[in-house]
Amino acid sequence: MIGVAGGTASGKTTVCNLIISQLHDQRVVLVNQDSFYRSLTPEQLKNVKEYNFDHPDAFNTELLLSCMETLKRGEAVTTPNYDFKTHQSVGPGSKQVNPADIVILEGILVLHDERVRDLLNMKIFVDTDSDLRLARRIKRDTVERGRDVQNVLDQYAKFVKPSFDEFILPSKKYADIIIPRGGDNDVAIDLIVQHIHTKLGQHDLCKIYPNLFVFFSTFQI
Ligand code: UZR
Ligand code: MG
Repeated sequence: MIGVAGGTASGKTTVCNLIISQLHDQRVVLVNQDSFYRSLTPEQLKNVKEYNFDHPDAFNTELLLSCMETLKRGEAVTTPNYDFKTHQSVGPGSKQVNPADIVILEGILVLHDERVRDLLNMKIFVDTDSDLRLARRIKRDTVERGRDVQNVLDQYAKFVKPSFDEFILPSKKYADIIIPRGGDNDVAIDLIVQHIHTKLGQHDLCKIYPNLFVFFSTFQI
């Protein structure tokens, strides 16, 4: 299980897609922390500009944990889905995720919660300069989410940046691997993919020859 964290528009999704495309012969699934956003209440919806989507409490982490535990046991799970336009969660059970050899969990705060971190075998933090991230965020939110620039900048100053400084950046210390420049870093992606291949190879050997390692340790004695 691999966690990919990092600030908004740091290139997390790009990094995940590159890893997945290079793992073409392996069974891999992607889980987005975004799918676990809580629905806003009618009260919160009236004042959506005052809602902090970058705070850990905005996510249903209990549900995320139980889904990840199920996948870790090698069972299929249905996760919720989240509609960014209506700010509503489309209940649990709306997105089927099949068991896989590799599960990648991606999101701004996937390294924040200790219980989630404990499930992860590899923790990655995508580290991209904040001026680049803001530039991408403006582009993405205006082009893809129909927001105006002033609105994006206000939200960035009020919530996105303070939450990055308070919750996301401090979670970098838990990462095993920090990727500078996100999706542009081919070398980092290659190394990660190689490492996954090595680990899967060891795992497969254990499955085929369960006594192999017992044999080797006896042999050494
Ligand atoms: P990434 N977000 C929305 O814009 N609207 C929502 O309904 C829910 C979340 C944003 C959220 C966060 N913040 O910065 C971003 N705001 O999605 C995380 N405001 O997504 O990691 O892809 O940037
Ligand atoms: Mg993304």
